[in-house]
Amino acid sequence: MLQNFHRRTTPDTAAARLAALRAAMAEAGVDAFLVPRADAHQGENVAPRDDRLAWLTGFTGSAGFAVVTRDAAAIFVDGRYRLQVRAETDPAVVAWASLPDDKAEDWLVAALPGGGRVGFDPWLHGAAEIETLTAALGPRQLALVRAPNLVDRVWVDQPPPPAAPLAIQPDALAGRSAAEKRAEIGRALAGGGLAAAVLTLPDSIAWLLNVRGGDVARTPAPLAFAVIASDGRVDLLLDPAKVGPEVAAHLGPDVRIRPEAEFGAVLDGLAGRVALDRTTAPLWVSDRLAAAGRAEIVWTPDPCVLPKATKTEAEIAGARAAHRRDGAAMASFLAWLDATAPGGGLTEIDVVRRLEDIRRETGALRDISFDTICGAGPDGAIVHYRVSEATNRPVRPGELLLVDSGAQYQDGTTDITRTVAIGDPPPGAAVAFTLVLKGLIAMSRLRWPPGLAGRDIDAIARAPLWAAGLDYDHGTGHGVGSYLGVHEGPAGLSRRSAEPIRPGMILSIEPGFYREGAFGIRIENLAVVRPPETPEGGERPMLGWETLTLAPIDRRLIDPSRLDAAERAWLDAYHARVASELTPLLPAATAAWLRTACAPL
Ligand SMILES: [Mn+2]
Repeated sequence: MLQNFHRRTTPDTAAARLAALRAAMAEAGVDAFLVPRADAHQGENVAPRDDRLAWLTGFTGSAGFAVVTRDAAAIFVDGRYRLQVRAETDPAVVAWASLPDDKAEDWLVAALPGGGRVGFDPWLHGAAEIETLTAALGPRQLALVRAPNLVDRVWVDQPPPPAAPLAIQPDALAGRSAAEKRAEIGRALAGGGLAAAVLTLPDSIAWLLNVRGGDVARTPAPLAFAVIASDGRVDLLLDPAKVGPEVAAHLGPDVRIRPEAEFGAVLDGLAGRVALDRTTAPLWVSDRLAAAGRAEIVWTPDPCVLPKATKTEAEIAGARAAHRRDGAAMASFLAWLDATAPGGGLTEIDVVRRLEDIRRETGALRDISFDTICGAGPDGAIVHYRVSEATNRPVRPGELLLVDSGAQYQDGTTDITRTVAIGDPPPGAAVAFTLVLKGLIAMSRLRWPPGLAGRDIDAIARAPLWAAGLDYDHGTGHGVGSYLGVHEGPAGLSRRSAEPIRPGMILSIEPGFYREGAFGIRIENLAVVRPPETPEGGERPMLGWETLTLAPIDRRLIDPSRLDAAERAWLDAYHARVASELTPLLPAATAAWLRTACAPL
């Protein structure tokens, strides 16, 4: 089982661990210390060794940070984690603070009214973040000071760094060789007058070199750093034990493998204009470049991020294959759920286990792409709900079940949400579900002029809900990698996303509606942006989506009288496509179930 439901932490260990940290703070001469969830690569998932926030406080969520002084501590989390932080931490030891309303700088000013020294580990914070904090704290006599990681000093049984071997991502799946990509990025750097770029994001390095890794769960990218020069040569900084002979041959002589301990020396050797990403590069890197004094830092986005997001035709073909495989697994899962759940006796954990088993039976599952969100009844209204043994709820007739899940296959990453009725749906659910579906259909059918960003079209998916005085408090969609991160920049579908949406990008379309204490609804498909085409009889080329996700949408939750003819035609055509693409992959009994589930409205 990939997903586990045990509690990894308990709130009662925090007091002793904080006491140990405070002793280390006294020894290091700092009055406060910052403990972020981040590792040096700013990943969504971190290795056990980097899970310092969980070890120290008990909080296991994937975003947040703690601030510790000699006699107080606070943990800052956003709305997604407000309930979880209460369950996992002891407020007598760690005060709860809510982002974005509560600010670390205000808390520090109140905790240290006479001023003091605030220590932080420069590997775990970027230049932008530290500049913002310095500007806020400096006038209050609070100085930010670089320090060794004091949590590591007191964490006696801290796990070792992960050392998973690299694997080759075949050119046939990537659509371009690593040599071509290195040459292209090198040319782009040269064109911008840059001598080199420092890469600190594992998925950028994995994409550039056509390799994958296994150092962190859920995202198959290796923990590594790299420097690419304008001639396309790369210094790859990682534990050389991760690179077997076949991978070394694949990387070739223009990729020099060097132990991470030599990262500083590599940076010291750089001269000229050097590109560094201000939001993601550790401050340690910019400090080192500045100290060596030979390179001029040019703050610029990681040059791999945009080409990685615009998938090749080979990657899009891989995504289609991955989604057919995953769709067949979802059909088997939904058929099993229909046959089993209305009788009662299932729990959320049973459902998560069964879905993972069915995906494993494909024989192609490398990992799940994130821990499955499976919320029955009111749990469905908790947007980032992760079931544990402590919260596990029965799946009861008369309720909705929301299941948001995904898989990592070598040819593609999937992410799908379906909401199903267990028995008769609760009052109001069908109306809300139909409005969410109208939003999904409106976005899926949209044609738009090239150049628009997510913030320009996000409202399309919300308009049917807005008209009814309803909304959802999350973005409409996010980028998805090719056998990489299930959340990938730079583009997204939200009012904050200013990055133009380009052909080849794969994004999720996932409107929802949540009634606290009652039910949650979300319908999520992935879709790839197709090249611009002029619609029949039109004058201007427009972008549009090709839906990748293939799984039935619960017809029992649809009120057909609320759909217009074009919406019904879209849904019937989608279901006809789901049935025709998946039926050949399914056993007869599941195919029969699918035929009913995909019947025209
Ligand atoms: Mn998603």
